[in-house]
Amino acid sequence: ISLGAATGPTMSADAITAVFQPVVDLDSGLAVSAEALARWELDGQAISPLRFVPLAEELGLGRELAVVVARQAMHALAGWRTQGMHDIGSVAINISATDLLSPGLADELAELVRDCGLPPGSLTLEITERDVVDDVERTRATLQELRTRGITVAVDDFGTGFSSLAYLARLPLQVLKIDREFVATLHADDTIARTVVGLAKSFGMDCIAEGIETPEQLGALFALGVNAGQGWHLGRPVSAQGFPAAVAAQA
Ligand code: G
Ligand code: G
Ligand code: MN
Ligand code: NA
Repeated sequence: ISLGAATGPTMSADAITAVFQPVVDLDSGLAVSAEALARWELDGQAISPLRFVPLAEELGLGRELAVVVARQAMHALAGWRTQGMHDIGSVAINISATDLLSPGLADELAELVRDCGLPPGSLTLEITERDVVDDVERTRATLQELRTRGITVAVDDFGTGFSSLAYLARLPLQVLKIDREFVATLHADDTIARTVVGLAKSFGMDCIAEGIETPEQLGALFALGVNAGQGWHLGRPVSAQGFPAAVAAQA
């Protein structure tokens, strides 16, 4: 299995396709960014990223996967810009906390953004809160390096892990994403969503809610002060080519 120049059998880089889910600003109702999600088809059959992402990571191909997705994401963003879609300011990709620390990553990604003719701020990295940060000082230095190069870092699935307040205070993170589990249970209990919004505000971070499936959830999250949201109610993940039309249809 190889993601690169493909000597091995199956997971070649061009078999990985990113799809894009819009992220909507809750004040304006406009799509302002997107999350790229990797898709892999094997013999016409979609393999879930829940299966192939951990596999790629175990094989030491996590960074390569991230770069492949980032490249597609930046090409997509540049293409949308060319088509006059100027509201979309950035695209987020997912990466493990381990691969985030891979030496030279910040430079490679910054160069990729530049090569696509895009300004700093065009790329966001999402790391899941469940990924343990075991070397805070090294993580802090890496996040600082990314930030200097205009790459934003978001904490994904927030509320499902065990970040200490000390981490949030010490790490230069820009976005907290409320895990969709807490959006799904919002009607019964909004304590976690409310708390995550409060934490984000206290640390000067933006807050994005995931997995918004109903207008009621959207309204409740807006009332809590969430900045932006994504979910089936606001738009499903679609191909790069299909994204502009999907966003226009939703607006
Ligand atoms: O749509 P969904 O089934 O795409 O994604 C399932 C899970 O896989 C989510 O947790 C998502 O963050 C993760 N995922 C999707 N694409 C990627 C990717 O390119 N890299 C990593 N690390 N995780 C991804
Ligand atoms: O872990 P991460 O946040 O990256 O996961 C994104 C996952 O959530 C992807 O599998 C994506 O397809 C899925 N997703 C996006 N919007 C919704 C939604 O409204 N409801 C549900 N159940 N899943 C969603
Ligand atoms: Mn994510
Ligand atoms: Na999530």
